[in-house]
Amino acid sequence: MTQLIVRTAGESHGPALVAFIEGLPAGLPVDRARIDADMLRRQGGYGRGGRQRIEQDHVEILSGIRRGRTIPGPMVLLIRNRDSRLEEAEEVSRPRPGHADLAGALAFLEPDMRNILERASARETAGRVAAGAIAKALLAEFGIETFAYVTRIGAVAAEVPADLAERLRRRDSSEFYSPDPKADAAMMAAIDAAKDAGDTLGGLIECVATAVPPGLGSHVQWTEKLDGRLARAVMSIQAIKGVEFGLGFAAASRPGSQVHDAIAYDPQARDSSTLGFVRPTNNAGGIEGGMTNGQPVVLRAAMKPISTLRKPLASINLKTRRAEDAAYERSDVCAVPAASVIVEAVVATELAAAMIEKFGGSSLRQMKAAHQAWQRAARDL
Ligand code: EPS
Repeated sequence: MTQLIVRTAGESHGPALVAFIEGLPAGLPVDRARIDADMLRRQGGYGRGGRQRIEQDHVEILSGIRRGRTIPGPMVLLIRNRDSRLEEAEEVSRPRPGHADLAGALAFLEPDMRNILERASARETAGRVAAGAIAKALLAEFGIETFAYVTRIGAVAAEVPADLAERLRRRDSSEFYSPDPKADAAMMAAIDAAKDAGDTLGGLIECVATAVPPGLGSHVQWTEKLDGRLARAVMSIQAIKGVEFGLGFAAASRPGSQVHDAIAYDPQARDSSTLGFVRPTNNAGGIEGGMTNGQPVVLRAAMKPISTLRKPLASINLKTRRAEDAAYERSDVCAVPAASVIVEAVVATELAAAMIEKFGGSSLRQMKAAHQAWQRAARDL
């Protein structure tokens, strides 16, 4: 079985970040401009710090591609760091509450927490977004689209319009990557106030994947359940502390009759991704029994406020064990918009992996043929 594997390497202030991708089908067209467009979005969003004025993330493709298409073989993507100064960067001995500093020092017996924080940094996600852009290109071949947006910054909630195209359009004209322009002023004020106070803000992100064929993932083994896999991918993003699908936590307080999505058959929808098996609601968030059910996949992620505070919390000096304020490094005040781009990328990567597992990953042509054959069989079930 071909398996899609994505790994990253690189430190925040090292020479470069790298993404290694194995298991992509050959023959996939790759548009470099689209990768860089996602890189730019990840760097943006209101609330970012000084680092993003230094970096201009651009992806160099070192292998796995020829004349604009993937060829058999792993792909390596490289993003150079302009702020490359790892060797000179000073030692860190006062761990920041909420960061990997203390736990990493103890886990790896590294008293200089510089050796932990450089890899723990969310800059690593540049590699995941680059890989996610390739995954999105694969999904697009099957009409699948994955997009995420911000639904809350701190105490300010965004209203989400019902129409998906409208959500996307509004997101793309918002500095907060939010689908509600009415919330922009309050979001800006909240971020500015946090900045003035030396504090930081978290928020909520929603991600939708449309036209996903039913049957991705599997009920057969816990490791194969797609919601579990997606949750792991999203939870692994720096500062994400919660993930829910569809109704999510709200389902716990409702009776079953107000949670589960009734099933109907509409022959007119036979050619859509639902294959005609339509549902009046999508409280399940597009996943039942660990498998996609033809409805849009809908998940939400909660991001905690960034742990580097200009007005630091109480901590200790690891060398002396005496009380001292936590270290402060230049950082962002709010990175929820950037995190939405990362959620989109990792969800796309996990869906692409599930597509490759179901339909085979040697070549795009073979994958499409297998997808069509399965679609015919499922329609005539
Ligand atoms: C980060 C600290 C900041 C962020 C960084 C994540 O970096 P610096 O210390 O260089 O200012 O800007 O995020 C990025 C650089 C990025 O590209 O996303 C941290 O400690 O996690």
